[in-house]
Amino acid sequence: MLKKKDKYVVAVVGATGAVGNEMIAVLEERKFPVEKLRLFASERSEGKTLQFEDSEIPVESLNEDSFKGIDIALFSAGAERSKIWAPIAAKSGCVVVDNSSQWRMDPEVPLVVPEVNAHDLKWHKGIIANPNCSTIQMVVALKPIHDAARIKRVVVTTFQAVSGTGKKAMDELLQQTTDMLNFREIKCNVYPHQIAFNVLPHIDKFLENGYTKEEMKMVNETKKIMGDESIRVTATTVRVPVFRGHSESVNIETEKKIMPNEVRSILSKAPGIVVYDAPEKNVYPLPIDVAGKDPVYVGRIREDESIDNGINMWVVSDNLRKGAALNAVQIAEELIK
Ligand code: NAP
Ligand code: 12T
Repeated sequence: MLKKKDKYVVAVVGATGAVGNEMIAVLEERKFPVEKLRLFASERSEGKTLQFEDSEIPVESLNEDSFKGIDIALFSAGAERSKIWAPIAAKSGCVVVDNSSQWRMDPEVPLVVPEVNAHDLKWHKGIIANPNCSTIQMVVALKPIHDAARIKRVVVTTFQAVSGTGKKAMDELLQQTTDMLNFREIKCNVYPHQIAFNVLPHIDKFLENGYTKEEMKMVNETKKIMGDESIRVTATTVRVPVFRGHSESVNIETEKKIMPNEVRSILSKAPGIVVYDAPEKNVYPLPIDVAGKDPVYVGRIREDESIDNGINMWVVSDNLRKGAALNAVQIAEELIK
């Protein structure tokens, strides 16, 4: 467990990646009490340095002794790396906040969004999981409504940015876009189809039941974070040619009747949420506006007139911020409170 200190030795594992980069920026921006920052990536990155505050920090590769003396390690180097290294880190007495999907559904591992279930941090055994990006922004918006009217069922469709897949996918969207505009041949390496000027109903691998892993993460992680196995969730996750910011169309059925105005008022007072909902002025959340920002933005709040107790809303957030790096740093902040 974490001993109280004035400042902590913090590690970022996967420091050269899209999420890792953002973690370093968020630690600096929020003035996390860092005694020393250690940066890790693959052997390919040995020799590189990355800036934190006023210093250039070398990127190291991992070995069995890497985690000695480290208090908190933020992992974002893929599930395979987390599977091997998170238990090693935890064993050397360091608390791991893991961004990969590896430990999320492990019953021994809390899955935490601080606005929703900070209380679950109490029972961690050295590893804490950061939920999937699409799930994080959705549960931030669902929790206050669940508390007010009890959510029975959620139908969600996502519109996800390529940065969720990492740096290579951002390069691919840029490359394909320039190639298209220059009448050059399109190459697909990261996704099975062209992503530029297209929409792919496919995120992560397909499973036996016809859903993708990303869709089932939204179903299973939502129940675990909300601490309510009775909430029924169904999801369709879609990749769109956007660099940063996931958008979601969320349909909710509640036990108690709740009107759009009440939802607007509840969400306006809820932590981590900005209600951005003035359709008469063309005001609703957009991914290009939320990129680089911290909150979860909610708009298009309206009654689902096809059922008795239904609400539709549009939820947008920066997938690299609240969806990944920011949530992980907020978990670390809770741990040292
Ligand atoms: P990325 O841009 O491709 O970065 C991958 C990072 O992992 C790089 O720093 C890479 O280092 C490092 N890495 C790869 N192999 C390694 C090894 N053998 N040992 C140590 N480090 C290694 O990907 P990303 O988008 O940042 O995502 C990284 C992780 O975060 C994934 O696990 C992903 O599931 C998770 N993630 C979670 C969410 C979420 O929903 N909360 C969102 C996005 C990503 P090199 O530069 O040296 O190759
Ligand atoms: N495949 O951490 O491609 O479970 O957008 C997050 C994002 C997996 C994850 C993506 C993914 C995760 C993506």
